[in-house]
Amino acid sequence: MTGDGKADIVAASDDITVVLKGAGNATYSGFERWVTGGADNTAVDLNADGRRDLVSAGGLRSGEISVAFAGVAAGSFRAPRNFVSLGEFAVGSIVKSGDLNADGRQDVVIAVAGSPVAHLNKGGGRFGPPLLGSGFSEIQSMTLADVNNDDRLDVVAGAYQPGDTDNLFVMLGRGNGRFDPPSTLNNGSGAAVLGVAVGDVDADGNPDIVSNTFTSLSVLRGNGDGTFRAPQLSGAGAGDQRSTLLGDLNGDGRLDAVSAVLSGTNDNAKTTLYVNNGNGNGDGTFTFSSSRTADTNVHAAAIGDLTGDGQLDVAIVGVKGTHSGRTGLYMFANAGGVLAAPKYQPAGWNDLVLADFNGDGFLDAASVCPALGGGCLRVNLNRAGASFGPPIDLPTAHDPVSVTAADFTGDGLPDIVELLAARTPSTFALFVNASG
Ligand SMILES: [Ca+2]
Ligand SMILES: [Ca+2]
Ligand SMILES: [Ca+2]
Ligand SMILES: [Ca+2]
Repeated sequence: MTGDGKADIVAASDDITVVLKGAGNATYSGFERWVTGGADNTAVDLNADGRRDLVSAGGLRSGEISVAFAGVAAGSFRAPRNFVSLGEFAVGSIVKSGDLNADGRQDVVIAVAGSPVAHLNKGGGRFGPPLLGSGFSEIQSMTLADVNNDDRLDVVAGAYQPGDTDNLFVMLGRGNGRFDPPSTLNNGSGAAVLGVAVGDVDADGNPDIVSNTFTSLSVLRGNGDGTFRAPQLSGAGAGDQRSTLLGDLNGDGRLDAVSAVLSGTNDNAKTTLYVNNGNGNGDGTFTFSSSRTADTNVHAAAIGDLTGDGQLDVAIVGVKGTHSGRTGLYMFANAGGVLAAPKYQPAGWNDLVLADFNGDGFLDAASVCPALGGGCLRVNLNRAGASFGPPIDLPTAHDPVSVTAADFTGDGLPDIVELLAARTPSTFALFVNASG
C-alpha cells in the first residue's frame, strides 16, 4: 500500500478508512493516509488480533485521527516504562528535560520538596539512578537554562520562603547531572515566585531571569557568570500569577513576556494573559501592551507557534471551580502581539507541554491531571493550526502531577515523561512515541 514492500493494513468501517504503515515485522506504526466520512469514533479490528481498536476522528479536518490498539498501545505511544526516583512527589512537583551532560541524550530533572533530583539518560529508553542535588526550599516553579555561559544547563527555581526575601535559587550545572549548591537571589518582590523563565531580555548576550509573583513581574539582568544585578519590577499584571513565558510575540526582535494572572476564586475564577513588550532600550524592563482573559483558572502555560504562521502563540491549562467543572486546554492565537479569544478543548489541567507528537509540523499538547477519576495523561493533537483536537487518553497510573516532552530515545520523535505523585517508591514514567 505504501510502496515499501512491507505489508500494510487497510481497515474500513461505514465512514472511515485507515491505512496503517507496516514495519515489515508484524508491527504497524501510525496512519499513512485516510478518508473520513462523518463519525466521531468507530471501532474496528485494525491489527487483526480479534479485538476491536478505537479510531477517533473528531471532525473532518486532516490530522485528527487517533488510533489506539487494544491491548498493544494507546494513541501512538508504547506502554509506559516506570523508573524509581527519590523524594516524595506531590502536586507541585515538577519535571523538566534537557541534556545535562552533553552526550546528546535528553535527561530529566525533578524538583521535589527540598532538592532537585537528576536522572541521566542511558540510551535505549533507560534512565540512570537518581542524582540528588543540594537542598533548596519549597519550589513553586523551575526551569533549566545555561545562565553562566559555560554550555552546561543550570537549574533556576522560584521559591516560597515565608519571611525571607530571597525567593529565587540558581544552581550551576557541573555537566555530569550534579549541580553546585544553590545561590539565593531576591527578585525584588518579597513574595512567592510562581513562574520563572530565562532569556536575554536586554540583548547583551547574557541570560537574564524573568519571574513573577502574586503582584509583579521581575527582571534580574545576568552578568554572564551566574551572578545577577539588582532586580527591576516592570510591566503589568497583579494577582495570582502562575506562569511566566518569554518570546518575541510582536516580531520586533526583542523578547516579550507573557504572564498569566488569576483573579476571582472557585467558579468565578478568571485568568488574564498580560502581554508585556520588551522595550529594547537595554535596561531589560517591560511595558504592558495587551491582555486577554479566559474563563478558567491557570495551572500551567506554554508558548510556541501553534497556528503555523511563524508567530508565537500561547496555551494554558486550567480547571474551573471545584474540579468538577470544565477542565482543560485553552489556545490563544497571537497576531502581532495581540492574543485572540481562546479556543477550548478538554484536557488535563495540572501541567502542560507542547511538542509535535505526530510529526505533521504542528505543535501538539500533553497535559496531566492528578486524582481526577484516577488521574489522566492526555494528548491533544493540533488540527493543522486551526485548534487543538479532542483529548486522547494515554494509559497512566494514578496521580500524574507534571509532564515534559523530549526525544528521549534519539529517533527524532518527541516522547513523554510524566511524574507520578503519592507513590512509594517515587516514580516517573516514560512513554515512547511509536508514531514514526
Ligand atoms: Ca544527557
Ligand atoms: Ca551553566
Ligand atoms: Ca542579558
Ligand atoms: Ca502535530
